[in-house]
Amino acid sequence: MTEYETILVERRGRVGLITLNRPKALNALNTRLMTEVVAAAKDFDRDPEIGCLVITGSEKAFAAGADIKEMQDNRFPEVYLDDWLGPWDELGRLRKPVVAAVAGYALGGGCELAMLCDILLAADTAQFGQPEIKLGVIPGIGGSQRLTRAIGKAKAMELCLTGRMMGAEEAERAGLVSRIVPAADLLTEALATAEKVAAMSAPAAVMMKESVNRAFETTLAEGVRFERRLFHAAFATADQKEGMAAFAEKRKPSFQNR
Ligand code: CO8
Repeated sequence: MTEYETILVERRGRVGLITLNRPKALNALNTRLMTEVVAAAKDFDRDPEIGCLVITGSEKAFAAGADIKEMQDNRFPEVYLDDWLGPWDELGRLRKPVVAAVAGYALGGGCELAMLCDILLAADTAQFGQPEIKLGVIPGIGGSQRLTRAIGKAKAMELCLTGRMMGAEEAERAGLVSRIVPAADLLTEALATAEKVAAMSAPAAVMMKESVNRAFETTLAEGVRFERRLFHAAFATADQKEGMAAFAEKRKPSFQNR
C-alpha cells in the first residue's frame, strides 16, 4: 500500500479506514494532508473489495482546521489560479458512503471535512465550530453552505459570525450529527456502522447515497423523479433478486455487490 506521511490507512474487512495523523498540529489540514486524504479515499472508492469508508482523527482533535501557519502568507493570485483547496471537493464526489468519526475539535476545515462525509458520528468530547472569522476569513470548503443546510440559518449564522464552538449534545440536537457515543467507543462504533453499510448491496448503497444527496441539489419533484429512476434501476441488479428472495425464504441475504 502507498506510504503516507500525514495519515494512516488501513483495511478492516470491507471498510477503508483513514486516520488523520498530525498529532502535534491537532491534525491541521495542510496541503500534504489534503493530497493524501483525497488520494487514499479515491483509492478506496475504486476498490471493489471496499464498501464504505471511515475518516477519523485523534482523541483530542478530529482536525483543528486548515493549517494556519501554512496559509498565512498566501496571496490572492496564486490561490485563485491554483484553485487552492479545490481537491477537497473530490471528497464530496466519492460514490461510496463515508462515515466521519469525530472526537475532540472539529473546527474550521475540520468541521467542513466532517460535513463532507455522509454519516457523522460524534464522541461526547466533540466540539464543532467555524471560527474562521476570528482569523479574518470565512470557511472555504463549504462550511457556510453545509452547516446552514444541516442546522438552519439562525444557529449557523451565530456560530459562523461569533466563532463559538458547539459541543456534541448541541450538535446532535441541531441535526449536525447522527449519534453521540462515548469517546472510548467511537472508533468501534464507526467501524461497526461502516461494516453494516459495507455488507449491503454496493449498487444499492451507492444509489442510496446519490439519492439522499440529491435532496440538497434540486427541487422535491426532481428529487423524487431521480429517486424513482434509481429505484427502477435497482431491479436490474442481482442483489435485488437476492435481497428479496432471502426475505421470502426467511434467510440472510448474500449480496454479490454487483
Ligand atoms: N493550524 C496550524 N496549527 C495549529 C492549528 C491550525 N489550525 N490548530 C492548532 N495548531 C497547533 C498549534 O499551533 C500548536 O502548535 P505548537 O505546539 O507548535 O505551538 C498545536 O497545534 C497545539 O495547539 P494549541 O497549543 O493551541 O492547543 P490548545 O489545546 O491550547 O487549543 C485549539 C486547541 C482551541 C483547537 C487551538 O489550537 C485553536 O484555536 N486552533 C485553531 C482553530 C482554528 O482557528 N481553526 C480554523 C482554521 S481556518 C480554516 O480552517 C479555514 C477553512 C477553509 C478551508 C479548509 C480547508 C481544509
